[in-house]
Parts: sequence; structure tokens; C-alpha cells
Amino acid sequence: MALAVARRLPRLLPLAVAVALLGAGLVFAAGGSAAAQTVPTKVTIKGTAENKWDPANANVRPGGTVTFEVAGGATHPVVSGDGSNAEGDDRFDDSDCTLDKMTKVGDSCQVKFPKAGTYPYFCQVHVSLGMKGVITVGASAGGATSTTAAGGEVGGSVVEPPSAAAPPSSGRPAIYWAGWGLFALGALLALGLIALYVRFWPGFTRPKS
Ligand SMILES: [Cu+2]
Repeated sequence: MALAVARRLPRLLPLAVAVALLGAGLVFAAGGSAAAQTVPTKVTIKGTAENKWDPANANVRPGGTVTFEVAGGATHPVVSGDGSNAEGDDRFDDSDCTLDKMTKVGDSCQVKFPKAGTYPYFCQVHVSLGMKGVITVGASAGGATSTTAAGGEVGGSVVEPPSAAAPPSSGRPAIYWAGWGLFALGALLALGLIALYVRFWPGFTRPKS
């Protein structure tokens, strides 16, 4: 019986190696693509002389920091909200970005975003000129969310998708872990086959001590 298994080893080994390679490939592909679209932990948004935010829409990781900077023009105080209400909505702490702190070129303020979600903001002075934007906080790049927001449609409906778009999980796709599983399985199988081969293959002579 052992011999019968041993006879098939040369054919089983490539299969095991193939499984391991497939797993490794999945890990690489899933991990690599996740790394390629890594969401930054720090983003700088400039308030320009044209009274625009540059970029208006940005992605940042949960726990990340957004720096608002007065790069040109007059004062650009940042207020949390979509601009429909002059007071804002206090979804993030904008107390360091008030009128007196964002008056001249070079002034800046930082806002930390601990939780995933979609955070619209606007310039208190230039909101009527459309100086608004949206910060998407999530582990994966919220491409779809920011493109819809880029259309200027910063209404209440945009605030809903983030919870679905940014699951609280580690952010690794399931296929990444499946890849690791396949790799481990294939590697174990290959090791086991090699061990069997060494033990039972008739033509294989082990050095005797
Ligand atoms: Cu402004």
C-alpha cells in the first residue's frame, strides 16, 4: 500500500506544488492590489486663490489626519457639514479651523478622523461659491463614493453609503486569506509527499549510519 502511494508520488508532487503556488499567487494578487490602492493616513487639502478646495474630495484611513491649508486667496475657515446649514453639522471637530485661525496664506489646521464614514465640509466664507468637499474615511479607497460626491451632489443621501463601503473588518479581502489557506495546504502536502518519497521510494537509498 505504501509502495502504491509512493508510485504515484511523482504525479502528486507537482499537484501539491501547484496548489501552493496558486495560493501564493492569490495572496500576492489580493495583497498587492490592496497595497496599490492603500488609503493614506495623511492628506493635505489646500484652499486655493480660486476659492476651491484642492482636492475637494479625499480619502483617508480611519484614525488619519487631514490638514487644511490656506494656499491662496482670502480666509478659508473649514466647517463640518454639507453647506446646507451655516452652522455645520459637527460631524468632525472643526474647532481648530475657525475664521481667526485660517486667515492668511500658510495658515493650516488639522482634523483627526477616528471613525469610518463620509464627512462633507465647506468653507464658511466661500460656500456660496461652491467651496465644498467630502472626506471619505475608510480602510479601502471609496472610489464610487467620492465620484458621486464630486458631482456636487452633497445632499443627505451621500451620508449613508460609508457604513456599507467601509466594513469594520481588517480590510483584507476574503480571497487573500483563502490564498494563504491554499498555500499552507499545498506546502504541507508537498512536504508530506517529499517525506513519503524519501521514506518509501524503492530506488531512493538513504545513507545508512
Ligand atoms: Cu474660502
